[in-house]
Amino acid sequence: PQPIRLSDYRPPAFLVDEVHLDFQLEPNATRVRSRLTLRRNGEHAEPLRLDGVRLKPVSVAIDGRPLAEDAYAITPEDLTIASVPDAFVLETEVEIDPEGNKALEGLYMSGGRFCSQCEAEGFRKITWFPDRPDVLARYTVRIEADQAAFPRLLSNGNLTQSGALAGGRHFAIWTDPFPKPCYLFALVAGELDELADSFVTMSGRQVELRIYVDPGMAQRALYAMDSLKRSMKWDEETFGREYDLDLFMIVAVRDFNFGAMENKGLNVFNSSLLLADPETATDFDYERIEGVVAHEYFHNWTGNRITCRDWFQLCLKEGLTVFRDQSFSGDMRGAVVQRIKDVKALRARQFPEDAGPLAHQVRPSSYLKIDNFYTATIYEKGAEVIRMLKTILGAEMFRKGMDLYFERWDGHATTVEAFIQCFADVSGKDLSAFFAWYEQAGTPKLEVDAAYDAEAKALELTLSQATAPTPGQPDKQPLPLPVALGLLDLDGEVLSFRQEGTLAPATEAVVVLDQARQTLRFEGVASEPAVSVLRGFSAPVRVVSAAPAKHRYVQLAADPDLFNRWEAGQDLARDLILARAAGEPDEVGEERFAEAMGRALNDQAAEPAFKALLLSLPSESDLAVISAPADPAAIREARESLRARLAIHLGDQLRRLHGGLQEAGEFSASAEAAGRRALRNAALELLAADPRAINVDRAVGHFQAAGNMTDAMGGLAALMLMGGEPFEQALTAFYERWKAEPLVIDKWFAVQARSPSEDALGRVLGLTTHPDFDAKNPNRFRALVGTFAAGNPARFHDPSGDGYRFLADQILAVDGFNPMTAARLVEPLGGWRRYRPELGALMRAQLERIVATEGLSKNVFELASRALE
Ligand code: BAL
Ligand code: ZN
Repeated sequence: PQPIRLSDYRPPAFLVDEVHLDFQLEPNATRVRSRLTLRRNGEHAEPLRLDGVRLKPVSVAIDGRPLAEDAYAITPEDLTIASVPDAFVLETEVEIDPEGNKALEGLYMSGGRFCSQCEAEGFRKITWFPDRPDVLARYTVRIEADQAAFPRLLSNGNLTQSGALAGGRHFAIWTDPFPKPCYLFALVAGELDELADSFVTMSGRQVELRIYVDPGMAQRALYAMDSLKRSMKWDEETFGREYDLDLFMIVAVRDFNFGAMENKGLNVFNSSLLLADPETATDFDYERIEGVVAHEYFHNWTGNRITCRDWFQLCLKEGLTVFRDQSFSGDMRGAVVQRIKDVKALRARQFPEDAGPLAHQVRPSSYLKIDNFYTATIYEKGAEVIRMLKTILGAEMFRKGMDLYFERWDGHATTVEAFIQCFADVSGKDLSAFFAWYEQAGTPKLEVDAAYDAEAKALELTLSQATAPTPGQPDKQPLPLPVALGLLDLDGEVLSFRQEGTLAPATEAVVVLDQARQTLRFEGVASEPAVSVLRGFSAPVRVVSAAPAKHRYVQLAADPDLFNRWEAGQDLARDLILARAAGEPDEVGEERFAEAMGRALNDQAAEPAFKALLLSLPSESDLAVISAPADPAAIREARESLRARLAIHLGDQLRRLHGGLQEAGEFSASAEAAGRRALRNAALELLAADPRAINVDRAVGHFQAAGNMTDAMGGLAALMLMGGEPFEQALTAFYERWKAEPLVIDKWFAVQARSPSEDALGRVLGLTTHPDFDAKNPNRFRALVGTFAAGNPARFHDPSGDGYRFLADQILAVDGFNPMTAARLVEPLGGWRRYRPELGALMRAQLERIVATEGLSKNVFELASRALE
């Protein structure tokens, strides 16, 4: 297959002003009539070419006259009409099969309801259309269906008409006044309960808010509704953005490839990211719901009102909107804790991507299937790039640039260059060097070398950066890298300093490293400093520092930058685990670390949520990314050994903490209450590394007494880590209690997929034949297969290669009906070069087997073949 390249971009040959769609909904044979008002874009004589896939043609007419069959050509991918006027009305009718659509793109059925997903290229499975984001049109949509089976008929915009029809049918007409690209079209029809509320905007308009869910589930949408109202207010206060329609709707569906989708005025959500109550959802679910509701809502301005010119610009809306939702969550839940969680997620998903054969630019330059680029790099690294822009420009100038962006580009489809130009215009700065963050893949390594001259009271700090080659980019340039830093003396007191060339002493500075190597001089430094570098994780890089461990201990105890306080603990743990994995354990260092963690846990000033994060050591996958070559079994053993040492050394303290944090009274979803539960569960999880009866009993008691899903899962996870009969009994009890709740049973599958026991793969294989396993449901499939491949490294990387073979089998099976979901699972095999050669060869063999399979989708082919390059 031929790749699509950014350099080949051409404006659309035809523009569409008006779209009238008429849906006659039937599960197996829906009729879609379309009337498009088209005009030629510029002076040319090109034919009209419209995208269309799996459409059964019924008729084609121009300006009311049916076309003869030889006047147009239909291929499996498009409709071409050789000769058309400069301006005309095209009417087409097609038949589609939503029930048979298991790829979950276009119009499909989920739980007996019609549902659509058009981003990126699903609209072409509904009707013929120029399916590209730079064709913006106004839509009027008429939906007709059986009234009893499909009582609610929803689409974008405002409901302008509805009523009953003969034969038990009914209809609704929706009009969206805002021109939009077709990827933002949505249609939902079926039986749904409604949760209703309203919001008064900053200009005093009342907006009706509706959340539609499975019958009986409306109360579980209350938290999402609350999150929505807080998001609307936050966007007004933080970015001056007001909602534009009179109605905002969200629908929850169970079968969904994405997490959620920002269709204009009609967001569609994976039910796992919308429904919550204390009995069935964990605090993590609550956090995700709040963040994703905000994300989709914020897209109304960053994505919908201003959209992408082409799919290469995906980060223009996604990176920016992730940055906005992370900022919102930080304001709602505490900036430091949120930042740590965001960085953990970046390291878990984006750093491995950037370090392997699937590494790509934040703004890619070619693709086979754009579906494959909804990645951590586009989303999370894209958000980091915006964060750096804000750090470099300052909050005030950043807001001015955003204001200009909204003013200049509202109603348009635009590019990343146009976005950056707004910030250059308001600040008067040349940001051309900054643009390299969009065009250069790979995680830079930032080396920090400090030399203190006690006599001169001066510190020389040498910062160097280097980025390893990535596919297609052998030579890397230095990037403008904002480094926030401060100094502490060895008693943990803040040291002031004067940066060379400045007069006023400061306690914090942001320097922008834009060379491969730069030496900075700081004067007036009263004593030997511990350098707290990259505060708040001011750039998405990997820091390598020669600083002695004693500096890290100073930071762990006293760094006023809480991100770096946490980071110091991670660095110390990482070094101890990797030393042990390499066969050189530092027992004295491990004891010292346990002592320091004990003191950190006793710090009464620190928030419980922060302490919970301190207790969780770097993940096995994070450690694998920085090991060369990675040995997952050795990493696991070394990490568990350090956890066991902490569990034994801190045992009494952890048990006291666990007992003392027991919740009394009513459940609260607040960040503070969630933080206390997080610490309590983190203490239990650490105790699980010391599976003596006292700790097993505690975990059993915790599980049995749990009054909410966070604690139930905390107990179950601790028992899973310890294994044996108590775990099996808890699993059975959990299943019996929750078997009627699909979202909870997803958790039941996932916790088993993470089991460290030797028979983990056998258990996972067995679960694929469980009556509740359904590979056609992406949530269930990811809960079992995705969790095993990405969340259980030691068992996935079993030396037999059986884990790899299992994953390849699953990818191939699911690719037959849902290529998008299948392709997302290629990544765990993609890092094969980073592992021990014996493992790498086995991983590679499975990738080769996948690529050699006949009838493979473009999605899986693209990722598996790139992984082999
Ligand atoms: N636009 C796809 C789903 C999301 O990022 O919101
Ligand atoms: Zn998004």
